[in-house]
Amino acid sequence: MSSGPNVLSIVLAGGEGKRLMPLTADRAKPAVPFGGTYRLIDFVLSNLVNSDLTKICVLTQYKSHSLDRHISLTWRMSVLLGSYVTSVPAQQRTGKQWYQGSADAIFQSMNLINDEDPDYVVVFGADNIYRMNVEDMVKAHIDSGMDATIAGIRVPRSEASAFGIIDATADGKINAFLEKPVDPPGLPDSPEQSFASMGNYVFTRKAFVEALNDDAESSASGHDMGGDIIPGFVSQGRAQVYDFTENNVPGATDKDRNYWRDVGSIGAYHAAHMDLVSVDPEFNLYNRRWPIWSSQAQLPGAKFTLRGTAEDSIVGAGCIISGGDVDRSVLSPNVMVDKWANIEESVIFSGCRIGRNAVVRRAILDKNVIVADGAEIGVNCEQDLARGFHVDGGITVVPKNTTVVAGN
Ligand code: ADQ
Repeated sequence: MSSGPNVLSIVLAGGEGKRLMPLTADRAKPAVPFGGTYRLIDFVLSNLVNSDLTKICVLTQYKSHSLDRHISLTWRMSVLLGSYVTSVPAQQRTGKQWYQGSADAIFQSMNLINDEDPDYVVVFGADNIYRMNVEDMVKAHIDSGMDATIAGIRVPRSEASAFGIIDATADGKINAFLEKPVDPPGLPDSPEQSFASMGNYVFTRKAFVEALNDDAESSASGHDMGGDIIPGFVSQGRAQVYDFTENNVPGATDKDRNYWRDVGSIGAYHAAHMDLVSVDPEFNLYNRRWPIWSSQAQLPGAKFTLRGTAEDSIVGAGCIISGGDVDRSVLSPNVMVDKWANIEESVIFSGCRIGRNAVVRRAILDKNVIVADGAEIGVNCEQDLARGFHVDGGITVVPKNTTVVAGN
């Protein structure tokens, strides 16, 4: 057990993830599979646990069943060592209403802070892909004596209106914070870049609890972390930025120090998978010194028969590639690929079956999809749309348990 300050980590996992539909039709965004064997939430939880921050509450709300099940099956920690990862559903403890926003989610869960009695509270989002030594950030927070520390990273100015934008002095004190501005300001040394909040925060407990209590009483507030709580700390001059590029993960490269992705849209989700299967990816899943943890069923190894091939691809356990060809794709466990089938630049979730002569191109197939013998998906987006499939940025998404038949 650590003899240092007591730190409670809260992971916000109640977001709906509308832009990932239909992958979020039946599951919370943090439960969406990623990289074949992971779920999005495994990345933040691995970062926290690898940083020795092992008192973790995950706040859930929207369609949380598969997320709760994944957390309870995968993230069993040693109670003997005082470690825990618990998923906490919305409980209406403060009145008859669900979470009004991310700050309200924490306000309604104040009992968790009271019970753990921490010195510092770490609040992280649940759906980004990155490696981060969170202990480094906690240390920077404690050393600064500030009330709030916000992790920041440079992003292209053209994409910056999706984020909270930080204006900080050279020593890190935040002068101004604009939540999702329409016209985000560029940086003085790089006008085409903006400094974005990663939605990851460290707070001194007392100041944080006071801010949450004040926010709960304000009828003008949207009860949102980025929209209300952070601007409050900034206006009091009590917030600093933690520059993610200075983070130090064992075994990390410069690529890791610059890799942080919001995979909240179909295009970004697909692109992040194409990166994983590239020969020299931006994000390396194989850094054993900072593993990304998850769990999967006991399955036999992937099997390739009848000259079945997979090139530049990730193929999960239990898959059988029986004569088909898989190229630049990610296959979750238990996928069957039949003779003469062809899969290209696609992401296939577990339990899918791709029939003989079927073609799957630039598509995402949710769980248990069957692509019938000779059927095509992703080859012609117009046709896919006409058949009722979801097409976003040239990527066709097939919902769970669907059978894609041959012909129109
Ligand atoms: P967004 O990601 O747009 O911006 P939000 O939708 O609140 O903010 O999601 C943040 C996290 O909170 C996600 O993990 C989400 O699942 C969770 N969440 C959202 N609503 C919730 C609720 N009611 N209950 C529990 N959890 C909830 C935020 C910041 C920006 C920052 C970006 C970085 O507001 O300033 O730039 O994150 O991605």
